[in-house]
Amino acid sequence: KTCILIGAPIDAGQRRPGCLMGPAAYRVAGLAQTLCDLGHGVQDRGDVEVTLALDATCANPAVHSLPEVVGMANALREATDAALETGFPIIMGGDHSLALGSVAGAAKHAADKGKPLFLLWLDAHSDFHTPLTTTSGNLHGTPVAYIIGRDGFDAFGAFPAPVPPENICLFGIRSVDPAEHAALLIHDLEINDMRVLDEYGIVKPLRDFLDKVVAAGGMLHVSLDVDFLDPSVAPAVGTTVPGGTTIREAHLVMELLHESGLVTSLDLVELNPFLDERGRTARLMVDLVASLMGRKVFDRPTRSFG
Ligand code: DIR
Ligand code: MN
Ligand code: MN
Ligand code: MN
Repeated sequence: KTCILIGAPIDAGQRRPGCLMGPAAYRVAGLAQTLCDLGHGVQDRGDVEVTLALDATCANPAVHSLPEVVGMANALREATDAALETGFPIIMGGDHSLALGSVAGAAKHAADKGKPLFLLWLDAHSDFHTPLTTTSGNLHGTPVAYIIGRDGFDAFGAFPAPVPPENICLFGIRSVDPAEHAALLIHDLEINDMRVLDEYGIVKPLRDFLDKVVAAGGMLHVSLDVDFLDPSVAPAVGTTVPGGTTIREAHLVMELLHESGLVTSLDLVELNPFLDERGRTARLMVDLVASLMGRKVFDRPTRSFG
């Protein structure tokens, strides 16, 4: 399948300027060439064009930048759905609010094909606020709630084919706000927080989830937040949380995903090149995509799944 690169330059879903430079940083770090070198076709569709949703409103006065975030979501929903028609979309963010659009596009596409969508959320955060529960007002903390169809997202329109909570795996989380915690207790998401990964390692929890995707014949969207990684190895992100995954753990996730052959679309989010150390985090993210797309240290026959 052709890799289709889609730039989503947005930083309005949080407050620290910079991650709208993310798509440029991925291009400079050689994402397209890296994918070519692995034998994939690559098409860079450029950055999506956003029309501000100037009439968008929200009852919670803390919420900011709604016209920008809704505008980006509308553009990405269409772009991701369209890209899935012919290839493997890779959304180059941009902050995590872009998943309000990319996952909506993937969900619409999956529903049209009659397949269930699964979601792997690689993140320090659960991003399970609604626009009505967020206290920061930062919409990058809300996509997972939208994706399962929780209330409060009127400005975005109804989520196309909400994803059943059991199809969603939060992986690597270690920062959950009280309102998110309360909501997670009453919705049946699969929660692999760092406590779980410390005890069982990466492999068992991830394989268990992938087995469910296989059994259901599902499509799988992966949303990779830079802060999934420990800040000591991935400093270029506005919301660092200590105690994240190591470089090797993150590669292991990507290698297992590659072996599964299940992933159908990917977000790369929250990279803030202004905070980076000479492109270090951007290059790490490109290397992780390479592992997801088949780069191996030693090319031994792969284990089968399912
Ligand atoms: C915090 C931080 N839970 C909030 N969230 C995220 O503002 O809602 N940081 N996603 O990356
Ligand atoms: Mn996030
Ligand atoms: Mn479609
Ligand atoms: Mn995060």
